[in-house]
Amino acid sequence: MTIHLTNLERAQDETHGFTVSTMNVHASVEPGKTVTVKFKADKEGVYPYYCTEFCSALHLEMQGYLLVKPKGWKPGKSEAAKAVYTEADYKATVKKVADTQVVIDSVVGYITSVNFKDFPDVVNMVDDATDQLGKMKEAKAKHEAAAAKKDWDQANLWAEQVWQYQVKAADIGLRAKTYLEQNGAKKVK
Ligand SMILES: [Cu+2]
Repeated sequence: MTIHLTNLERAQDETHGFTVSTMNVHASVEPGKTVTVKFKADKEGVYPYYCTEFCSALHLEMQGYLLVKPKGWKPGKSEAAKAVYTEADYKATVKKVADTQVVIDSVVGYITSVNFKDFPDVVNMVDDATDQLGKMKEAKAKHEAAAAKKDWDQANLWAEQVWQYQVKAADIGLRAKTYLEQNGAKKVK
């Protein structure tokens, strides 16, 4: 099995790592670089994979499961999708998204009130954060469409996706703010 990993960050300190538990697969990916890992996944099972570099506030979210199915496996009736989330879960996630947006708006307000463009490191961070916020629109449209159909699983999952983009953006924004404060940024208006 071959996996190509690209680190889309621009901020220079955002190195990401990758490992698949018990498969002896390890990679470290610098910002802007692509790394390829090859390994044999020939034993059926569920293998956690995760980031091994402490990268950001979302570090602990950088994980998932590699499912290796037995040869010839087909889904049976018992594997049919079962609803996991409720309308209340979805509403709680939407509330969390709204609360996080308040933090983002305040950080963006600060950054744009100073001469951040004079700091190349901060310009990179702002580009990374803007990328994250740009991805929110599509995920937001998906959670709203799912909610309209009362598909609370999809609605909640896409709302959580919006929140992940937000947390990432907020984390970068707060680091940019700290950097600007410590390096004598000046008010521009
Ligand atoms: Cu990480």
